[in-house]
Amino acid sequence: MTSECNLPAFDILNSLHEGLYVLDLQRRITFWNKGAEAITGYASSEVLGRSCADNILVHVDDQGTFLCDGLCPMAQTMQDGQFREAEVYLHHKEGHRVPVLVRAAPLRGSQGEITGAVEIFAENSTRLEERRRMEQLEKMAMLDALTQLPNRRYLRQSTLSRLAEHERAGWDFGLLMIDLDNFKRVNDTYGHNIGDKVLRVVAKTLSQVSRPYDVVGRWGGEEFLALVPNVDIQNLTQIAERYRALVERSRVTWKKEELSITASLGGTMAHKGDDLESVVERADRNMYRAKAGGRNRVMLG
Ligand code: GH3
Ligand code: MG
Ligand code: MG
Repeated sequence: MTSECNLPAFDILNSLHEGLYVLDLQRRITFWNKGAEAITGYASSEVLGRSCADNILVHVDDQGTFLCDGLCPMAQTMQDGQFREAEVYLHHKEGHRVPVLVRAAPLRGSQGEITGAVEIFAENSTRLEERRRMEQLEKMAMLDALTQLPNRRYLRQSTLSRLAEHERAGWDFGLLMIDLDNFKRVNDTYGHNIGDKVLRVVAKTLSQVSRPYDVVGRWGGEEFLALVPNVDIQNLTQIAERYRALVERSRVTWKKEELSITASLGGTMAHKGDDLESVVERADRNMYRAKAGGRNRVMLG
């Protein structure tokens, strides 16, 4: 194979992060480095000797046009001996498309005649960054910036999913509305920044003491909502009590003072025929009953 494609030092080529492969004039793959294996998922043993157009890489451009029938940068380079660079999407063994920057160069024999071509390809980092940015945006759209908890939008979606499961499979779940007591006074006395700090501390307490499948998020302002699957009303009461007690025991330091806060919790189980509004409203009503009963307490129903 070494003589066939005139490339010495294969181990050096194998140490590249970039993918690199070599085609002969029949567009058969004669060399496939480790980088190409990593980027495409195809091992060298799977592709050597096969045509590059043979349902392996099947490059497409950003319009989805197949490039293997003549528009292929490698085929063009073998025809005219020119270097080429292109942004294409190659086919990963698992089926998805990978954005790559490809560079094709001709290979020549001792008389200067073209004997094949070599292509180097690297994951297209601007595309990758774009994708990561999109993922980040998606995450931000579901996260509350202040507390890093799931936001109202996420909570609404999760509640809808739980309701659908409840309707379809009868899986029980409970919902807790958690409202901080006299929070306006915290802001008025210590300032908005300390108010924010209290919100972050409460958020951390709630998320750390919740069970793995429970979702606690920020419903808005100084209100949090917990979705608690696989419980009955007794479990839900215990969980609400635990939240209440641990919020009460959380502390924020301000100058030399230790500030504490309490919360009133209203809870309910999902009923048959509930929709998002009805189940949240019931939890809310119970939360107001807890306020009316003197705050720092749990009311379920
Ligand atoms: P109650 O016990 O009846 O719930 O009294 P409360 O003072 O907690 O209720 P109220 O609804 O009157 O006040 C809520 C306060 O929460 C008012 C608002 O300024 C404050 N708040 C809402 N969002 C934020 C926030 O992101 N940061 C801070 N620091 N304060 C917030
Ligand atoms: Mg409130
Ligand atoms: Mg409040």
